Amino acid sequence: MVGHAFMGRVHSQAWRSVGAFFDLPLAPRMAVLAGRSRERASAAAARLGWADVETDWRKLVERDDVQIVDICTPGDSHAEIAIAALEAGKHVICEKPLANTVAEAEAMVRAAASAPGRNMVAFNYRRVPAIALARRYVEEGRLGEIRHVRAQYLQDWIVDPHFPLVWRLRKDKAGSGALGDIGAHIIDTAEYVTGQRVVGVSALTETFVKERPLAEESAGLAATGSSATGTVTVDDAALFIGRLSGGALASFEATRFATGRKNALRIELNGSLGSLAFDFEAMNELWVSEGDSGFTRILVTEPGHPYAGAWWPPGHGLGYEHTFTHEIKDFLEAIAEDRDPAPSFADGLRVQRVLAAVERSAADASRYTAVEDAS
Ligand code: SOE
Repeated sequence: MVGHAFMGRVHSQAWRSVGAFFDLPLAPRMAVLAGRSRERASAAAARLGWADVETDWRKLVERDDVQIVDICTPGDSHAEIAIAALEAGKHVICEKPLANTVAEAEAMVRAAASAPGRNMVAFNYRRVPAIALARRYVEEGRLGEIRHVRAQYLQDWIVDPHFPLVWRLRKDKAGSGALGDIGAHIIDTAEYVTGQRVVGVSALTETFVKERPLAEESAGLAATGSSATGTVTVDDAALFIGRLSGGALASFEATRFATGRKNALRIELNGSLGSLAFDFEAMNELWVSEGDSGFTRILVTEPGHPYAGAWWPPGHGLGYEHTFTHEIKDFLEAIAEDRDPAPSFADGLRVQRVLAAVERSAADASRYTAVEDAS
């Protein structure tokens, strides 16, 4: 694994626990963790369960005792690490968004096409049991023809203007702001649940707080800043509407300024026969409306529900971390069966193209129609 901050910790937890809950075709061994500071990486490795440490990811990628590389770094290093790992014959799982630009994502897909290893992009919310169940409903035709998709990802961790300029607020590190960090998740979730693709968008983005206190380079979501300030170079919020390939109209909202919303990834679908609704802040529930009864709650903890049977008795819900455990299980199964897992780098590239289209649309003032006499 490369990186040991928030994503490194949650992926480590998945690698550590997956074999205890699922019958796996391959038994993972947590061989080596790479981080720039030996002291910090060693402390993280000891805590998270990695046997060894490297301070240069290139050394990790060259090691014979490594067959899988898990990339948990900011977006600016995804392409370089993933391509080197694929060229070294490794299987690669990479955090989202796949890259910072479409060109980087294309290069990753090209490298994957000529490499023996398998590739996956870590859109973990596909592995929420309720989201996987929602897809099952759509696939079984229980909602009929999908007309509307309403997707939101709402967080509030940078509402405070004194919250520092962490890497997620810098275009050079993260590629974009709320758009790529959390908007990418709802694009993938909408495509996954509906089985349709986003084919066109019209967008607005905004950066509400333009200057923030500078932070240490490695600062994460709970950072403190200094008295010097720097410019925020990404969006704080992105709103866009779009058409899906099967004819549905979709709206998307990704923001880190939804005061009071902590991790509200929500999706609602309206079809000709029924609807469904999900909110990650109540992640064990799926709300379904079939016929004209209005919405009823399904508690997605039954043994027949996706992934749920491997865990606890009905009603004993799952959490954020389980979605990563499910992702690693699915990845290992795909490797063992010699097929590409979903979502693959190609799926990550498709999302990257939607992100780029949103940015192009938002930057194009001619697509915004001002209201006459409104100032
Ligand atoms: C921060 O917005 C973040 O950690 C994202 O980077 C993750 O992808 C999301 O799962 C939770 O929020």
